[in-house]
Amino acid sequence: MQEVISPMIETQFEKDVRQGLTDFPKYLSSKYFYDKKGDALFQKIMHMPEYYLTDCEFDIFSQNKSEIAEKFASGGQPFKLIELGAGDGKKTKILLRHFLEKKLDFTYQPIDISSNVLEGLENSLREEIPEVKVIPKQGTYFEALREITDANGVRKIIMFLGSNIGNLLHNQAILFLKDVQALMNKNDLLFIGCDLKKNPKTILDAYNDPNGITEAFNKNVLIRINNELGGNFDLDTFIHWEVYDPETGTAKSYLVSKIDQEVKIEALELKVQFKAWETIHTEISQKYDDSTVHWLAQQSGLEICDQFTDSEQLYKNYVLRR
Ligand code: AVJ
Repeated sequence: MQEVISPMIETQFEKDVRQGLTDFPKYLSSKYFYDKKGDALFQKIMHMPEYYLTDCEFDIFSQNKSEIAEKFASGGQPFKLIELGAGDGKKTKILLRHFLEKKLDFTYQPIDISSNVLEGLENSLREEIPEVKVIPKQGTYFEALREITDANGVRKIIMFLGSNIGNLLHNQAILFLKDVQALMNKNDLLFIGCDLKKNPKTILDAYNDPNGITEAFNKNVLIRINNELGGNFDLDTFIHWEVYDPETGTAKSYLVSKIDQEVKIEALELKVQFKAWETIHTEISQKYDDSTVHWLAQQSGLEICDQFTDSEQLYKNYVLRR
């Protein structure tokens, strides 16, 4: 009789799903929302009227592009604009167009984990603003950033937009900022987007749209487990639930099981039990105020040297240096 030896090497996704669904309380990482379908759902979210974050950052860029250009190129020096998690680059294109008008000497280096997303961005840039020198890099932030760092002395402007930092708990954000700080020279800048504390109702509405787009986005992680790991989640037995704590500024997304049930995940040889109303925590979207951003910066060896906000102060872009 021949023995079947199944490979013992688990992918990161398999490891993380096993970890999160065998822990109590259960959790899954929001980074697994983003496959082709998840990317498309997030595009839809950015176009929803309730999801004010994208519009705010778009407005901030439109209103302040010349001041931003002066900060980035101060004294007319050449620079590399490095964008972590570039996505469709819709907001960045405002800056790119303006930098070209001002005849600034720069290259644009978008970094994204999804080669799919990067290709789309590269193509759209070639069509819309072919004059921009684009050097896309596929990979995780730090793999890609480390490569870029080697280059000799040209100023780096590292952008991390969309309040993507809000997916990190404060201590994770500090580790992240410290990693970025370690790769920055004295003359480099970090430009981050932070969603601000505001009326809690506005925040809840942004993560709870009536058309179920955010719900579908949240549930996409279960679809991925079904498709990629042979899971049998019945999506209709889970509800999307959003909470926001105005004291801490933390918005949290959950998937809540409506019934007692068992879910099988073949690739993990795992059976997961759910009690009725048991939760899977799937995402945090942290909201900030000035003192919290000051504290995060200071903990990471950075300081705030400029900031830009929208007319309603819903959102801020901060410029940080070492
Ligand atoms: C892309 C992480 C900034 O947290 O606001 C949108 C993702 N989640 N709706 C956010 C998201 C639900 C978004 N970030």
